[in-house]
Amino acid sequence: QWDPHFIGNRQGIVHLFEWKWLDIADECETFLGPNNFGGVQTSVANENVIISGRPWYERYQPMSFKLETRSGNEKEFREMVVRCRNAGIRIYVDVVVNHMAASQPSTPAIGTAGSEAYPSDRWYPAVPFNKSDFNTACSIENYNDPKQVRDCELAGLPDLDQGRKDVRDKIIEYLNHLIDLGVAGYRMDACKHMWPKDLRVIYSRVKPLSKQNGFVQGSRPFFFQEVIDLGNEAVKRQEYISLGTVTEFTYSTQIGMVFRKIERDLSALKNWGPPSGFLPSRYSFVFVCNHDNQRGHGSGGDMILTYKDKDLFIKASAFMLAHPHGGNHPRLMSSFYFDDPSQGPPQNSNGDIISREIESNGTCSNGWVCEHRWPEIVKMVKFRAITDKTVVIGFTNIAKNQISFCRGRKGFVAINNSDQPLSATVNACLPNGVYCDVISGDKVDGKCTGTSVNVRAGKAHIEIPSSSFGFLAIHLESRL
Ligand code: LM2
Ligand code: CA
Repeated sequence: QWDPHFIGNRQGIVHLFEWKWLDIADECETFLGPNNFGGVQTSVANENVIISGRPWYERYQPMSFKLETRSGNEKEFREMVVRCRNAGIRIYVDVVVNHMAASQPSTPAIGTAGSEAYPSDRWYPAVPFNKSDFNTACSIENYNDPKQVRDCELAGLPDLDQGRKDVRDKIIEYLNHLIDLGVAGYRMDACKHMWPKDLRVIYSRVKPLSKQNGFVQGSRPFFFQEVIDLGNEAVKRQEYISLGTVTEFTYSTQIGMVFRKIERDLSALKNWGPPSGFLPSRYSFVFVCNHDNQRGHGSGGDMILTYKDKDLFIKASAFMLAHPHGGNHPRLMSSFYFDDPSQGPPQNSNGDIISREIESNGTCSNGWVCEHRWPEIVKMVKFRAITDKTVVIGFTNIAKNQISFCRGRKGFVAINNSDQPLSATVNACLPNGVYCDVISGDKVDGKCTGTSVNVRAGKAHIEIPSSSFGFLAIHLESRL
């Protein structure tokens, strides 16, 4: 439940937020597979309520467990899983089982598969769930009261009682259906609002993965559980680590503070990991931003770095990928452009999602950002694979907001986040040789199109002008 089951030495899970299933399949084949990514987090796959204006968050209001949404139907879902697997990429589904759809301006509420529901009567015939399946309505007002957090309503969403057998059975049936379709695991939404003891029962009844679907027979699906815990509430993320990995929201806020230089500077990256308050790496599900906090939902506020802060976001993501904390499953957000935080994905006047298109330079268009295609991020996914299973050594605090460190004897990075040029001789740990910085350029036909770094006796002289991007990375495969 802690292993993402990547195929080979792959790295990272890309959240292809609001993508259509067949676009994901295409992305697996043409980009994610060839570039050594590990997996994709999909949007919520089961039927959701239709909300006028089609905001992205309608997908967090389930109507039934039918696999029919704006991303596609069950047939397309299955095709995506198979094509991605053949391209070396695993699929993880966003699963919302804390609650069902809220009342809409008109009754009945209508879902993306055409189902009807009567939320104020707690009647969802397409499952079916009825009144007895829900907790008594109350609103969460006190986050220091775990019972309220678990048994009252999050944002007015009818709260399912996962302690009930028939509720569990429906959830388990859905999760097992996804296993049959070949998924490798789940992003479990709103776990803070469900009792760990109920989740334990549910997870324990989820089928193991099968050889037939390309896994080690009998292995457990991967769980990454969303628990927003910034340290100031009753529910702690530690309550969930025996069940699977847990989202590390303090990673997202702290990395934002470090790179924005708010009450922190790069020297904070020296003891990055449990000493900074993170869970042990094995349980820690890390990310720079997610679909909520990139638009001011959830937690984190102004600290969060998103695609809108392009250079700082890339630098922070490059650092996340360079640093071993979070194992092989750091998550990368892949967004659509938005101004209004409610705004849904690129869509036509019928509300159908418009596919991303790829420009000749490899970037996305039609309103899709595709951060996962930004070259520095792609290069650092490779860096992470090459330096897999090595630790940080030779960390050097060069000057304020200027650092460097090695990943074993396989990789080296230096970061300049100050207004001053960086010029220093530092520990570089790699075997003697001349290496090509993969951020400023690339090794092409044995020559470096960017900055070269000469490593002698474990030391290198490096220069990062203040005018440059401020991140340098070399590794064994960038040796000239
Ligand atoms: C999550 N994690 O625990 C998701 O990551 C987050 O995106 C979900 O909220 C939330 N839990 C529930 O699954 C989003 C969004 C909310 C939105 C809900 C439901 O952040 O703003 O709530 O989805 O669609 C919306 C309205 C809210 C209203 C509610 C019910 O924004 O004002 O509350 O619907 O009608 C009265
Ligand atoms: Ca609940």
